[in-house]
Amino acid sequence: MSDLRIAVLGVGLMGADHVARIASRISGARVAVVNDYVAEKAEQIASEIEGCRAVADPLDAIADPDVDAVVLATPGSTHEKQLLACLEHRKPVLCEKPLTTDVETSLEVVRREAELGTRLIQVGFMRRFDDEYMNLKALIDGGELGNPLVLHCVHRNPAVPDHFDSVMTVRDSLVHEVDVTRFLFGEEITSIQIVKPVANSLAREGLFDPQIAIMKTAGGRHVDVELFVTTGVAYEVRTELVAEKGSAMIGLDVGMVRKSVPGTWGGAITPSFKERFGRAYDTEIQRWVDAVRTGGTTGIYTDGPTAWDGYAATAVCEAGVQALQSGQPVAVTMVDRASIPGA
Ligand code: ISE
Repeated sequence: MSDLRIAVLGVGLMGADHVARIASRISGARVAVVNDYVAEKAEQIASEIEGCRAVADPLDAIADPDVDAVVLATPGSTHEKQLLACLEHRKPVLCEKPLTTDVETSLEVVRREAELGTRLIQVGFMRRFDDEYMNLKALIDGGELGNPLVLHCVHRNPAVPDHFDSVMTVRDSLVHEVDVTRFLFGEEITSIQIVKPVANSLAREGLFDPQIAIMKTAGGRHVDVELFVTTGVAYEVRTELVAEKGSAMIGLDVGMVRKSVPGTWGGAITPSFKERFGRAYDTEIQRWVDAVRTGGTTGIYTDGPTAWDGYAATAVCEAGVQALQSGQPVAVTMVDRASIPGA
């Protein structure tokens, strides 16, 4: 079977990272086309990869006959149009979050894919491919700890860019715990509240940081998340599950613990999500490539979070943004999945 020819749209931080991974660590695939709204950036990257071209228009890149599948790492506001183009051309696509930026368009994408009777869209929630999250999921599903009751989560970034505002804490950061909750508990989130403690005086004026999100699931389970994006320390993502017969915690950053002069001990913490979830991204992309290459026989070109998962995350985050403004718990509004056959 020949290598899958991938178009990577958007070669900013995430897209460029995916280009590098496909070019060096992923088997059965190569980067055939790159695109970015900064044309020179795409041209530069294309010139460094054998057999790769820069294509100026993202929709032309999707339609290109020499492209078998697409990785979308473009700004969220462009996803709807690009996803619909992928569906129109029947091109499998791995879409970095968000699926789209609002609930209506996310739902429309879910509907359009379902009408085709095939799965072409995978959403890039990479934590589902992280060894620690996979082990925690297996522990829950194995039933050893009994009924899961509570998740306590910590999500800290050392710093964020100047344009990062309080709403982005919900849509860009919390969205991962939204997906983790749905993945681990296997049920929808029904309400969300955001508490705003006194703000970090070192954070930019007007940024509510930290924020504490409190979510409730359809089965009545409780999830709390400390989101703190200006710690100045490192990238920390911890999740503790409390269940009827015990608890389990992941993300303790205990790789090597070193003892040295002058009598200190400790280890290193990853500086950003690129390092913390580097292996998870590799696994995610390799499994996606494998699924796309065998999709012709199964009709399923994904191996991971679906368009529905993207829609559900958008719906929770939309309620989260309202909760950020009101300070009150907000109910999450979603359509019944059964009303969309094939979703
Ligand atoms: C960023 O956009 C990501 O997706 C990271 O995974 C997350 O940890 C970070 O907080 C976001 O800003």
